[in-house]
Amino acid sequence: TLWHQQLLTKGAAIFGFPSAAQQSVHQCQPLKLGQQLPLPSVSALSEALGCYKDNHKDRDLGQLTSSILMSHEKCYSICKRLGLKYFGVQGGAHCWGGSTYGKHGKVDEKKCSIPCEDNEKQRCGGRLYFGNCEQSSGRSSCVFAIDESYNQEPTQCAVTSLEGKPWWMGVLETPAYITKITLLNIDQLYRSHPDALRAVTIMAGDDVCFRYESDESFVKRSFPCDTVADQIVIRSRMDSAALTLCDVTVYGAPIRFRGVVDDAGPLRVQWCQQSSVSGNGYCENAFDGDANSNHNARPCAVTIDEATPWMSARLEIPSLVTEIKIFNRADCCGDGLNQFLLTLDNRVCADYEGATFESKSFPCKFFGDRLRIKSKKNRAISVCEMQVLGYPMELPRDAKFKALGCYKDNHKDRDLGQLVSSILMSHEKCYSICKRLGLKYFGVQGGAHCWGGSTYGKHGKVDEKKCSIPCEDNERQRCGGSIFNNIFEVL
Ligand SMILES: [Ca+2]
Ligand SMILES: [Ca+2]
Repeated sequence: TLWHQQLLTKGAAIFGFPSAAQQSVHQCQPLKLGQQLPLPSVSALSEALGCYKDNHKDRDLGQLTSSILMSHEKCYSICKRLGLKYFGVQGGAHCWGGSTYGKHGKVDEKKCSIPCEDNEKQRCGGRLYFGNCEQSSGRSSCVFAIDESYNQEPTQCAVTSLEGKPWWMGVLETPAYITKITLLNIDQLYRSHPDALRAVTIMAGDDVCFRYESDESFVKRSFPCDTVADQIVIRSRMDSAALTLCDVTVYGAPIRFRGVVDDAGPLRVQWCQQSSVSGNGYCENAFDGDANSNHNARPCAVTIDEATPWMSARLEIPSLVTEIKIFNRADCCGDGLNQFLLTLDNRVCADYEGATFESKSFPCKFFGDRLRIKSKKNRAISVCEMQVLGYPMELPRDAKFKALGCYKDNHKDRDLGQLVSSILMSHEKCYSICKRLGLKYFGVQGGAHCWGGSTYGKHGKVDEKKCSIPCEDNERQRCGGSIFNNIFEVL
């Protein structure tokens, strides 16, 4: 259930291998996949055929050959090796191959461009798409919430059994910066069970976007969010209820990764924790770049003997992880670490029960930043080094913005069109959100709110004193007034 493995209907850019008769260099309009790349080899070796519709129930190109951050060259060489005549890249990550193409028709080239990738003026913060889903019961029906149909009859919606704390989970096609999640319930006429949406937690990855609680349910409602993730979880807190979701629509912008055409590089860890420390076996020793497996020569991370000891670490930058390599202790006690669960955020990379190893690589193809190893045994564990490989997401560079002054706003006609966040605001935070969303101007208001837009000033400039509420996340900064924005320009 990875976004790497499946995806919904989206356009695919398709290329063909030219026959021997076609010797000329062919024009190719490469899809940009996180980086602007010259792709001479592919354009020389293949011919771009255009952008074609795909269908997740009836694939245009029959074979999914790879799903790890794709480049045209990579997809070309995989399909060439497999003897597939046509290849298509999709969703920034997937490579499909086949011997025929085009059964669902050709579409406008624009459908084959990842939003916000190559044109800053393009409207960003668009709709994001799910690749697959799961739910607590009635599993097959979860797809009705991601089928892009807004029919509100129960048979056309994702519906769980009447049960305790039902949940629904969808994995996005690609990790994204998520700003808004809209839920569409079944029509009130059909509600016979207690409605699980009356008390529901909306999560993106491991972060809570919103906790909704009300005696009344809703037909349709949007919830703000401000996090990077590749999965959405809708979890009811009710003890006996049926969860009914006719549509889950997510808005935001796909995130970019650094170095996706190179081999995955080592990822830096920001901090770590462990269930207990034995001697000087601090968890930092597992991330010091030294894989020495003799704890006496070079300290490892070591816990005491206890029930199911664990170590966890947070990556400096949320990343698309590809692999985790664990170096065990070799001078003694290595068999403490041969039954464990290795997770990234809340997903299992490895459920290991096997031989004691000195070092071992575990593939872990998830997006996230919280890494955890938890023993299933009741003995001390030692980790001498843990190497995490992958692609860090691209963060905005140093904050570059210019203050434009204090401007009046109006509840009924907002100066800046889009409320992007309302949680613990600072100038830098509002800047980075709006920068990621491609919004040219941003304004902070009421100490907590961040607005973004492409124009500003329609209700006029006012005295700076009207914008004197301290920012919730930085008391030294001013974050507007009750209905006034401190407005800035993204440079
Ligand atoms: Ca639907
Ligand atoms: Ca070490």
